[in-house]
Amino acid sequence: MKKLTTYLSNHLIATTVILLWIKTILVTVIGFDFTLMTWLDFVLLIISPIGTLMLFIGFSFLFTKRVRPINLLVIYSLITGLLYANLLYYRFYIDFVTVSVLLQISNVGGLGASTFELISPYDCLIIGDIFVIGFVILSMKKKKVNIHRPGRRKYALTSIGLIALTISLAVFQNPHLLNTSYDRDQLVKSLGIYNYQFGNLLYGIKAPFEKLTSDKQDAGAVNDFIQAKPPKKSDLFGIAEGKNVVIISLESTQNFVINQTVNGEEITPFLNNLIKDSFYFSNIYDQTSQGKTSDAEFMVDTALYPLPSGSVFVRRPENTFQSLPIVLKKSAGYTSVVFHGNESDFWNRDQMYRTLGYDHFYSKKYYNVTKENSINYGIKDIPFFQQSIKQLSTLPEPYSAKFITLSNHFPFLLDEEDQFIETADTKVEVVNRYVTTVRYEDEAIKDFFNSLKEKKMYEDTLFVIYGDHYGISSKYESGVHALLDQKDTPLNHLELQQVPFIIHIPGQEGRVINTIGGQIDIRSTVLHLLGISTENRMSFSHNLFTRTNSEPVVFRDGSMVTGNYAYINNLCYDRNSKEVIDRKNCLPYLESARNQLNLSDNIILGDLLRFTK
Ligand code: GP9
Ligand code: MN
Repeated sequence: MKKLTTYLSNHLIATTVILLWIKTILVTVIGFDFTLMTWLDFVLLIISPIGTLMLFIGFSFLFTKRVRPINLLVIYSLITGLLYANLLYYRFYIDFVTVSVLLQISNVGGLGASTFELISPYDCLIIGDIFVIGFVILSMKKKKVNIHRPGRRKYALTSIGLIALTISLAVFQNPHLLNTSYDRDQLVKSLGIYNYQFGNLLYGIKAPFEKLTSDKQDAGAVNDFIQAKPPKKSDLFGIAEGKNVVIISLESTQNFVINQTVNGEEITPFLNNLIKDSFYFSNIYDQTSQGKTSDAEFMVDTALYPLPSGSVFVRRPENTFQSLPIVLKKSAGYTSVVFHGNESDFWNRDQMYRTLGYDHFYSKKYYNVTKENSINYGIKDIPFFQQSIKQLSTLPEPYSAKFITLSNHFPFLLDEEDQFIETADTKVEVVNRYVTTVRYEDEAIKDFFNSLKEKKMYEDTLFVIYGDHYGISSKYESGVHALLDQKDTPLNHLELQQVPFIIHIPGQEGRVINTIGGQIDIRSTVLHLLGISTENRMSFSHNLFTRTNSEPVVFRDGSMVTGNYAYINNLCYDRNSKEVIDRKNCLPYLESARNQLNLSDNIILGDLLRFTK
């Protein structure tokens, strides 16, 4: 026993580092869904955590002999906590924790109710060793055995050397790595989870200073780049001039539900019918990031990309934006309002809506919300639309009114009386329920349209209906594959990132537009129909009536899709043959993606639109 205690006292620091090292590698390999392709991927997987772990554990050296053991235990537990928090977050979002997410935790929908479901019994293996280490440390303390500390200088130099080696190898492998700080998958894969977290912290500290160091010239440079390709006009320009605009954000609604049946019944009978007399854009991708609904709103309103981490609504509510309500008011005297049955401060909407130029926000307090008429996040969609109509009918025309639905939100709960379709029967309960909540949402829109028709508020309106982001995360996607009778492949996963986008103008003949696009393109398309020029605006939005398939649809992690190619999980695919092909084929599009994302971030973080008033 004495021998063991002496051994541990001499090697406790090394033991803790090695245990954490092994644990981190195992969590990275098993928990995070990385594809390791090259020998350098393997080398980086092995060496990337070690330097930072040594540094973290080394902090215990800064304390006196008496408190060192306890500090070592605290540091050990904190590192394990950080690793585990990332694993849980990853299981749901297939993403890594950022500082901004931690700061807006109360606004992160989805995790709360389901955190329990994300825990696996095997997780004891990740946390259990804390107790073993704790026991060893406490018994050493009792026996007054001191922890042997290695030489500080040598130790610090070794850990810093290993971190430098990791960064150098990672940059050698991917020269754009540090310019694409939004590609968290790649960052964690190359730099390891701890270096990534550290880098993210630095990014968070740096961000507020970008505004101070930006000036008019930066704005000019961005503007020149964007204006290099002037927007094209089509014969549809202005066909809806002067009409009221009703925008409906469909919570968590993916495009696969459109024209899809379950046990012979349509999931969205109303929308399927509406599409026949509408412009239906059948290839539109979700481009949101951690700001979920608010990111989708942000793209529609500003034609800028969301931020790589956190929600712009929370992070930059005091900026200047050339938002849709402001453009509509200036060009055609529109009044703009929002209807949403949740608390007004969720996603910091109350503040951000003022910045975006909305004249009024009808939030939860404007609704009669009871236990019977609400579920999950708040008032159900049917009473939500019904109660909204009164206020809508009092608005001065022309108006633009945005309705944000809520019932079809994870974990997709529904009262029995609201179930209009049988649940699906896949092995994934979340997917089975999803079908029923989407069906309910469809019924709510039908009801809303009927009421508008009755009140003669339908004819003179342009309706914009879009899905805000995915509802079924990768964790539950096998259920969708089963429902659609398709294989789980990266390209099928990509197709599932499509959201519905419908523009309905009463009296207008229906048309399916197969051109690929993203949510960022909604704004230019709508302005085009309203006959409002998008020239001279800092915008990344393309009019979908003139967009081409060779223009990449850019995702917030730097990946992209065009008509022929897709770059996902760091692999370039030929979409026709469905094969992985030479990365070179995707490079020009990736460069465009990188440019657009960096410019958009510069506009937001530098608040550059304040120079263009
Ligand atoms: C909450 C609603 C849902 O108000 O917008 O938020 P989400 O979690 O989808 O971003
Ligand atoms: Mn949402």
